[in-house]
Amino acid sequence: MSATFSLGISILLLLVAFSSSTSGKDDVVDEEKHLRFPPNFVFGAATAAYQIEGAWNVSGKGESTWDRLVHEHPDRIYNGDTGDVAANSYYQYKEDVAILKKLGFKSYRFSISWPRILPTGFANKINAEGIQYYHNLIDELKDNGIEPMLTLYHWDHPQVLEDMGGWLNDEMVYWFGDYASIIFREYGSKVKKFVTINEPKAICKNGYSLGIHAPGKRLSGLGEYMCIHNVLKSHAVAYRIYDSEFRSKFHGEVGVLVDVMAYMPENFEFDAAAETAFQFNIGWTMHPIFSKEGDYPPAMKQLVANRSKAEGFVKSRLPVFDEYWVNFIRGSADFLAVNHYTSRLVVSGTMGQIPSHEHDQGVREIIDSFWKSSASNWLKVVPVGFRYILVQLAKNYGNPPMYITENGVSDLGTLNDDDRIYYYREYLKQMLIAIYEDGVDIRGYYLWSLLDNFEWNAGYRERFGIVFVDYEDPNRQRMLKKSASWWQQVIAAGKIETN
Ligand code: GBH
Repeated sequence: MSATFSLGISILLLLVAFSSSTSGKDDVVDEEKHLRFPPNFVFGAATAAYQIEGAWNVSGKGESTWDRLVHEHPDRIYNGDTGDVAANSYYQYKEDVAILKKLGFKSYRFSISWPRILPTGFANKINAEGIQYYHNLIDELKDNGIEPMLTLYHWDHPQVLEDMGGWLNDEMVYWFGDYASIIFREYGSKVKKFVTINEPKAICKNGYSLGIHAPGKRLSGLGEYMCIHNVLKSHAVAYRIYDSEFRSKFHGEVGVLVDVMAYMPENFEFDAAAETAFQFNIGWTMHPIFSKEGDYPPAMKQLVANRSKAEGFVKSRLPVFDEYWVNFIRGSADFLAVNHYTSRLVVSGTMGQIPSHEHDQGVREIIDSFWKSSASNWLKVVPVGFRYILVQLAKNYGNPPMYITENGVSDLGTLNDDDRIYYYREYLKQMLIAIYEDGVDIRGYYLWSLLDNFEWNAGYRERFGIVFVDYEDPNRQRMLKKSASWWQQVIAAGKIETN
């Protein structure tokens, strides 16, 4: 690693240590050279199939786990909202692309609805209309000079696969592999960047431990670990399929995605606790892929084993990879895709139910009461955490090529979204410092989100779009927010406008 890189880290540590609750400007931040984006930096916007498409039961699409959850448990979703129509992008995608083009975005990250491609869940029946829809979208993007980044799976798997256990069944690894082959074969000539699975940790904790997201299973302490185990294998199977069957023909890349908060020690006393939080939450899926030795982080294996034993389990609740899988998963990424929104301060202690991944860590996460709020109670505005976590990722995992694949903030819906502009401006500044001062290899940035969309359990209440969508209007009219115009300027100028 370069000298600038480690120097950057020491500066950062100082900076973080002395700024835990201030929002004052550092000199470093507003220097002209730190406001300009590197040449060829990719500006993009992101969405996900279930959150925008609608058309949930037409054109041959099968039922997804999210269709099932919102229809059977309206009580679990704000206002009983559903993604049945969402932003109607299945029909209005050309408008979405026109907006991207107008604003100057060079790339669009979208996801594919697995049951739209495979309505039975299996590769025995490929839905031609589903295949065609994504060709149309991709062609429309490319005709407008916008590069697609394709996420294979953003939380909506075929319900029929869930009926057979979903991410808890290790056959899912091969079902996902079959699906991935179809996607690569079909779109590989047009799409050069693939992300396999959006936010493994969120899927497994919310879907299989806390049960607040589809499929709504409450299997805390075991479910989330079994789920991640199969998600990691599935990711690697997809990666290896691309590598062996498609790479030489299509010359694209397949990345792995991680959702990260920054876990900053509340003070120096808690450095070890913050390191544990990093290993548990981020190392959990990153160490198996990017470390030299592969597998789960040693500290994590030990802690979960100890707790399991103390709780009377016969063996660790953390499943074990054999040598074959350790080697198979290790190295399975051409780039690192990072979703980042917010931070936590870490102290020692415990939290979460027993048993759970949360509790196993033996740390406590706190929210600094000085941090600015958003419309989502989990999301506080902590720009300095962005630099902190980017440096930590680079340092721990050999500074891989990175794309920020989500970053953004919610409000309750306004066209005059000055708070969103503030968020983007301050987070982007921290990202540029990570690039220039710390040498973190960041190639592009996708904001979340292009459109106000179905925000999972929060329904349509919490809005993340730079484009307002009128959910009262059957035509789902789109209106540019002030932040959209701000982005248009930033992209055109290639630099952050500070006022
Ligand atoms: C991303 O998740 C998703 O990829 C995207 O689809 C979503 O729209 C976007 O962020 C905004 O939320 O309520 O305390 O239990 C971000 C990571 C993981 C953050 C689950 C919220 C629930 C926290 N999310 N988490 S809590």
